[in-house]
Amino acid sequence: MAYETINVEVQDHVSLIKLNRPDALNALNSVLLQELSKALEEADANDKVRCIVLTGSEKAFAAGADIKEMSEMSFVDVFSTNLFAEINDRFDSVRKPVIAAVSGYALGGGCEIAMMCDFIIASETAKFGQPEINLGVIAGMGGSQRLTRFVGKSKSMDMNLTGRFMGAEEAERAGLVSRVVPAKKLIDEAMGAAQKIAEKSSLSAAAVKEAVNRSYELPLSEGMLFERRVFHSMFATEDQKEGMAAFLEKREAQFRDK
Ligand code: CO8
Repeated sequence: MAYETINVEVQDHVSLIKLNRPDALNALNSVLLQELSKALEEADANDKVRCIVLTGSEKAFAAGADIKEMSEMSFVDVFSTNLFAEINDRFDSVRKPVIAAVSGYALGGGCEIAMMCDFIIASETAKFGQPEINLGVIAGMGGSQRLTRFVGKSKSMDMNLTGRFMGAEEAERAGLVSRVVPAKKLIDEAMGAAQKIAEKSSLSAAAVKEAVNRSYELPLSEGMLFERRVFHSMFATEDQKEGMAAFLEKREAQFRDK
């Protein structure tokens, strides 16, 4: 499908989705959010795709929700349409792993979209922030919730109250991003990670996502039980037999998603 505000290409079982509104630093307007939601749905449904990478440009992953579009909205407009709920629900429902490859600005909704992905690989130039307080509002898609779970209360309060930006090194130290690489290597690094994931059993990958995401919702004892039961259930798969046999036979496993 042809899109106006994003580019999508599939390479070696990985769907690479690139936000593409360069004139507005990839600000998230309603068309972009609808197209991103559709592209995620299509990638999740495409049998050829085993992992998804979401990226922006070198200058901006996304500089936030589109302020121009939002500026004229009333409470009734945003409440009655449940503004920004759909994209959050879409990320929640995607079963394939999604990696955010962030270079440049990831601000407001941009930082929040990156946090909706399963993990974030950042370039040395990445700048994360929740500057909504400068606009007389607060974060609306996880900047006060997900960010707090990633980096803790003190840093989250600091980011949300002052609106300051956090560089890549600080973001890695704080646990917001998993790796930092030079800007020129960002896409190769993210695609390499995605291809590694694509080689695994998709059953295991989906189970990992469910288990790790549960850790945010459940008390530890319930989370441990959930993980153990999912682990037990993997013994019903052919891929568990293959993975363990391959180890013992000192060869590469050939997973078949069965
Ligand atoms: N919305 C609309 N347009 C934007 C946005 C944005 N968020 N950010 C940048 N642009 C536009 C600018 O207006 C400018 O357009 P033009 O050339 O037509 O004037 C163009 O992009 C380039 O921007 P700048 O000239 O400002 O570039 P600089 O390099 O000088 O500055 C900054 C870059 C620091 C990123 C600056 O543009 C900036 O501060 N942007 C706004 C950042 C911000 O406040 N983001 C939060 C928005 S609110 C929000 O995200 C609420 C989230 C709710 C949930 C959303 C879930 C999807």
